[in-house]
Amino acid sequence: MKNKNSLIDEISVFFPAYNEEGNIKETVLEAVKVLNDIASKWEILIINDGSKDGTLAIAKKLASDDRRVKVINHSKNRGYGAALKSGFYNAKYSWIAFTDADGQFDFSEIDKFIATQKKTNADLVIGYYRKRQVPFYRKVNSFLWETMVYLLFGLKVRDIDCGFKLISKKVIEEIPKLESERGAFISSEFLIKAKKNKFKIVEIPVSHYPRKKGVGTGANLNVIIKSFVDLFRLWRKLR
Ligand SMILES: Nc1nc2c(ncn2[C@@H]2O[C@H](COP(=O)(O)OP(=O)(O)O)[C@@H](O)[C@H]2O)c(=O)[nH]1
Ligand SMILES: [Mg+2]
Repeated sequence: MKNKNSLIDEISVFFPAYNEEGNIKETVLEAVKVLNDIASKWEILIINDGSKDGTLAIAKKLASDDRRVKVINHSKNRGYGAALKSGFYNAKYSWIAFTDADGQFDFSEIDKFIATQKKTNADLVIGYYRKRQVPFYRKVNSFLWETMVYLLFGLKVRDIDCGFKLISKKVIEEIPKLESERGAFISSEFLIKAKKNKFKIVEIPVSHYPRKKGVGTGANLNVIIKSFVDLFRLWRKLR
């Protein structure tokens, strides 16, 4: 059993998944193990975003084996933003955590998120990479992207797009509806709106591992372009 600072009454956890047949089972089963240890009530939502591989079939099997595991299925691929929104707006418990389905994060580190939340009374505990396992050009991309978000919106956190966060459901209920669909801007949009609504954000370091199976889409040109479209849309709106 964990120490009591990392225990939580109830939590919804979701995993955005696009073509993760090689990773999803391990990711979910590891999370089940951790959640059984730390949470009295929990659910896991697998957000299958129109995967073209066996992700949906595996997700359905996991859900039929444990009724606390559920599948939300997008029949067509809509993008990371749409997947996060499906997670946020369908989570039922008062705390919501999400991370990638691809095994690049270690879900057992959720205990640090919970302990940090208790210590600081944060509304959002967000990860930053202790050491990000990606090629150098992606770090340059992120740097330029984050500089732009800072200049246009005044948002400064260590790793906007780090895909491991714990948030209070209150934040989702109180901020204006999230709009980003296809690209990566959802993470910025979410934090910009949370900050604007005066929610407390605390950052903690997380581990990051190289992808073992499947391919990442985070650096696809299409994703980058769509991210900029969403960014300018919000900027025009807030201006
Ligand atoms: N729902 C959804 N999830 C996606 C999409 N692209 C990537 N993901 C998921 O988002 C997470 C991060 O994506 P990944 O491609 O690994 O990005 P990277 O780690 O930045 O290279 C993984 O869990 C993916 O399965 C997408 O189009 N839709
Ligand atoms: Mg990844």
